[in-house]
Amino acid sequence: MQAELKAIEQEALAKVAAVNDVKELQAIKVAYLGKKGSLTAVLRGMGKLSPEERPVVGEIANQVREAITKAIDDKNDVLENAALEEKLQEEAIDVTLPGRPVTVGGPHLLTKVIEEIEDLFIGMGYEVREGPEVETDYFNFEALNLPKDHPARDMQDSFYVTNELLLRTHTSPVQARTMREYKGEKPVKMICPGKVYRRDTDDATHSHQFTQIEGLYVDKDVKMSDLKGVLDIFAKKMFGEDRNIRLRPSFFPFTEPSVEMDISCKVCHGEGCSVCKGTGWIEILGAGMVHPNVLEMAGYDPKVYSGFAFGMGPERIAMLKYGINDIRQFYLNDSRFLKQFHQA
Ligand code: FA5
Repeated sequence: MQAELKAIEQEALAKVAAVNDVKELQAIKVAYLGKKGSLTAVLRGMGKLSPEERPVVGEIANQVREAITKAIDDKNDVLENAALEEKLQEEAIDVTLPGRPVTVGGPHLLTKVIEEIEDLFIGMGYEVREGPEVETDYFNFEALNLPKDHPARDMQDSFYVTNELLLRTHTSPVQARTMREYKGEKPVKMICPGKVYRRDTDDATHSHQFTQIEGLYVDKDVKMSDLKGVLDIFAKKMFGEDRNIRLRPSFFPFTEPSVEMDISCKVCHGEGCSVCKGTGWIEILGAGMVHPNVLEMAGYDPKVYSGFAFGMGPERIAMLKYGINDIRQFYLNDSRFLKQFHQA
């Protein structure tokens, strides 16, 4: 029996030495040390031994079991380390390789221009307000002195949601909303940037959805010369000190007198060229002195208060400032176009 045990040990150790796979090693363990393993089978026969032989054979059997167990454990460590080493080699990262470039976005040019205009007016003491894009007929038209039969209320020009609700066609309703909130008791000095909607056919200078910035200043003794002064500062800061403005008579139902403001052409400085269609001037906004009816409807006494208002189109301003020849570029979201202005 002792010889049999030694033979099992020799055989098991040889197999463990030859194996190169963890699973096969596990199979060897089961084959020798498992319940039905060959060493276990031999030990079962120990009952037949004489009482003198039993402790001697028992000790040898324990030594054989320990030797096989140790050999298997050592080999298992060797195989596991080798597998780990191989995995580390395979998954090795070359930290010296240059990284993949990350595309960094930036604010849309229109956002930048609107923020620039906001900063400029905040610097002159204006507060920035907001108003709803889905507006009531009352605030979009009636409160601005546009009676029900006014041609500008034609369904062709506006997107109506219901008979009394529409997508605002300009930011001017925020004038009426703000004055009403101030209850005719204190001066108003605000601008309101926001989206507006019109049933215009899209072309190089028109969009059915565009942005406007409204401006309103109401106080005692506000004059047309104040309006001109503010617009002159705005034009020079926005386009450069060498630019001039001119106000032309115009008509808006909510201002009296009404004007349109032109800025001297950047290309020819007023001489006349193809950009300004030979006139030397380019129109950028509508403005005027707030109509007494508008003041009155909003709760301001026109005998005490006066004011000016203006409304400009940031797309057109950005086009002039950055030489963009098609308004649709702002809405196509072509990253090649947008990227050009990330540093602007
Ligand atoms: C108005 O909308 C008046 N509410 C402006 C105003 C406010 C006048 C306060 C007096 C007092 P107008 O329709 O002209 O006015 O539009 C103002 C500006 O919006 C234009 O100068 C232009 O820059 C821009 N704009 C008008 N229509 C479009 C369009 N379809 N696409 C892009 N920009 C436009």
